[in-house]
Amino acid sequence: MAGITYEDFLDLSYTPTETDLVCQFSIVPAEEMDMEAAASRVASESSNGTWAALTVGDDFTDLSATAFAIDGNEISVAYPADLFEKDNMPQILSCIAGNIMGMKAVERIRLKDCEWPEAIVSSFDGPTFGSAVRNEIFDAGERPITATVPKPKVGLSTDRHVEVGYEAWTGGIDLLKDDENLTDQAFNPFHDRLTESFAARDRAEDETGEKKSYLINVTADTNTMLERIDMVNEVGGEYVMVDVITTGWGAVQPVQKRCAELGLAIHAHRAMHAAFDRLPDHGISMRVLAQVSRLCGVDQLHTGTADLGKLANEDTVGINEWLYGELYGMNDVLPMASGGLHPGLVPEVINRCGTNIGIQAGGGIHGHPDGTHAGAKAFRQAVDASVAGVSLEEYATDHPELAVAVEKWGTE
Ligand code: CAP
Ligand code: MG
Repeated sequence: MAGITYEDFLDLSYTPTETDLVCQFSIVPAEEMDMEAAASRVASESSNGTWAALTVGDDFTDLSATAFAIDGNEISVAYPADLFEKDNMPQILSCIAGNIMGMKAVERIRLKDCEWPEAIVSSFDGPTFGSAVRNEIFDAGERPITATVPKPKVGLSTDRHVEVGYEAWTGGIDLLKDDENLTDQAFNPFHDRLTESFAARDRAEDETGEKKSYLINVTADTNTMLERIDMVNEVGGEYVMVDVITTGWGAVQPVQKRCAELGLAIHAHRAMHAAFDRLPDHGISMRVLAQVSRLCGVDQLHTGTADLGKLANEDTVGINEWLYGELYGMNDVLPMASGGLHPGLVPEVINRCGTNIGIQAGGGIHGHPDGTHAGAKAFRQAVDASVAGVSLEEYATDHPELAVAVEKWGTE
């Protein structure tokens, strides 16, 4: 008869095995609780323990996690791979980021990082394309791909939305993208927007001789998303956009499988991520959300602007490096820099994040004093100048759209 008490979950001499999932947390223990007591409670509640000591017989698989390191307010916990169902992200998160987020033993707890073993990684499909979209879908060579989201976010009629897209595509932008709160509303129905945008996309490709595509937002309940994915495929689309946090991983997984069958790429928007990652000492880090996104198979993911734009960011560069890194042969993910960007910020975004990224601007294109088409040209000019190593000031001398943008928004 083995017993399970909190003390069973702490072993500072334990060395994780190759198949363990290792999670790093920062914790602020509850008052009058020391780190060791808090760490063992975290390992217990996130694996097979509870508040009461248990006595277990032989008919039992021991799936206990082990808190094996404590360093300041950081702890490391190793979970046996058999605790987890294969290819089931909700189940994994119900363990490692579940009840422990609200347990009274900790004042604050943040899941900061995970080391994923091959046994778990290989049970997920991962991205179909990853950063190869830049040259498999587009012909971008060494430059970042570009995207724009029409503004105002919602309220444009279908005709006007399509027109804005056409102006952006022909100005030099690769991807039109829906805003996150545009799906299938009366002012701009999904199916009308889909068919009319792809007709305009074809005209823009003819006019520019460049490949263009559209990130249409399919986010909804799972069945509706699967129907919308089929519609995108029928009109010859290359991508769908999914808001991965609001829709949930249990919906992203079937979306990924359907898209993989059809050869469509997934653009992952991350609205609501800050509910998990904004408070530095609580929740789930964006780094972990990015890891989960890769396992669940998104091809492109918003990871912020390395603090250059309008939104608070967590370690964009480190997250991007993780997304590119080797992961048992799984494809990588293309990071998308977005949020408050304009042409003047492009050189520094590229300086901090490199060229194997997507760069997106809404206000920084449509807010150009001469309108969307000029704004798109200015944005593309900023990308081309940066990749060629030419300063924006110099490039602007014979690129008037860029000159106007730099004059309006500066270069910081
Ligand atoms: C950008 C954006 C995106 C944010 C999301 C917006 O528009 O469309 O939703 O980039 O943030 O509505 O803010 P602007 P993140 O270019 O006009 O700012 O990429 O950090 O997830
Ligand atoms: Mg948006």
